[in-house]
Amino acid sequence: MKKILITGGAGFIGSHVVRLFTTKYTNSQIVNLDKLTYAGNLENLKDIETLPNYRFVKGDIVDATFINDLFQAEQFDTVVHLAAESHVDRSISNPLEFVNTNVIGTVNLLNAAKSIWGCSKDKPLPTDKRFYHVSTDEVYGTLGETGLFTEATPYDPHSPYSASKAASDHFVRAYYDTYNLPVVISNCSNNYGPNHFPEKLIPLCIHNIKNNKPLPIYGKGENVRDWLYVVDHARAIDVILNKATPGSTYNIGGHNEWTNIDVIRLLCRIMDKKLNRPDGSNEKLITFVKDRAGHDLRYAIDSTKLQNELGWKPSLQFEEGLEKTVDWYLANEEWLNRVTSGDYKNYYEAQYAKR
Ligand code: NAD
Ligand code: TDX
Repeated sequence: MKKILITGGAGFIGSHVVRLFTTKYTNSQIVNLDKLTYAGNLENLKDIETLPNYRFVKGDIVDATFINDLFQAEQFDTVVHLAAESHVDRSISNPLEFVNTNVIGTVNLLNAAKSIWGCSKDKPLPTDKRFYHVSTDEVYGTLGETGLFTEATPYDPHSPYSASKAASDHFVRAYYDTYNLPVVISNCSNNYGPNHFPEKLIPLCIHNIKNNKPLPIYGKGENVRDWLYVVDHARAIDVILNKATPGSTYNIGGHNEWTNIDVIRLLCRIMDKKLNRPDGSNEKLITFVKDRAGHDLRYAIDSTKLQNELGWKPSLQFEEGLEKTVDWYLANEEWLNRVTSGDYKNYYEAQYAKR
């Protein structure tokens, strides 16, 4: 019986991790801690919210007193930390929010875990505890036309978002070195799939195609991202949590590089068919707009270490995953409407606050 804290479980990736863990680890208790920022949506977890091993706690990781009290009361033995500000464009307009949540919030969690687990360099590292920090490939900076990010690639973040994630990764490693905190880190490439907030490229364009609105492509659309289906990321987190040695890092990615313009062209073709529109009609919505400041040219992950050492591999090809994603958004029109109208914000009060 484990007591697992998942932070940021109402967000995009976190909700898939919560679903996987609550349905797989039926003898464990899973607590989902989330502040419910604009990105947190408890409707993502409607299907599992009444499971007996699941509980939601609304709270802010930046509030150290609240976090310490929660850890003292709950005595978690496992932390899977996903809560973060995650959108690069928002980090450009409001960097401090990213420092607060991504850096200070992470350090608060590290301090609380260190305290309840009694970690120190003078004591053996506790083997039955784990602090799993979920990070991004963006900490490595940008690649030229060739090469891949490995776990040994030096950090070189360019956006306030990636700088804040890099800082948090450094703190996590420092707590392993200084206090024997049993940490694990993974750095994953771009995720896509159901429940992705429609400010990010793929869900934004699905929404806009549906509504015949322009598809904003930054610069010339030549930037390359390495896309992974979100459920495969959740599966990787599960494997790494259970098998990785404390202090280790794993890159997660699907060897699946696409330029932005090619992703959107593929999406347009898939949605021409799904929406019974003439071939080529959705592509006419593509609109090139001003580039993102400091826009990284190319991300590409080498996940050989994870595949060889721990036996994980992605389960879906991109075309298949993208079609599945489009199908989900078309079948869950209500989810998207409630997000775009802001109604999803009322779900907590309606369903949880009275419990
Ligand atoms: P998201 O923005 O969809 O979700 C973040 C969640 O964290 C939300 O539910 C939000 O309410 C919660 N949160 C934010 N601030 C909080 C705070 N102060 N206290 C408690 N909860 C708070 O993000 P995501 O895309 O699901 O990403 C999850 C994690 O995975 C992040 O750490 C991100 O850096 C990392 N990551 C994301 C991707 C990607 O492609 N989306 C890729 C690699 C790594
Ligand atoms: O409207 C847009 N037009 C556009 O051309 C948006 C929102 C994005 N883009 C471009 C920028 C990127 O090159 O598309 C690419 C993908 O953009 P995002 O969806 O914003 O993702 P990205 O900036 O690559 O970061 C994502 O992957 C790594 C997540 O948001 C991060 O949280 C994660 O760490």
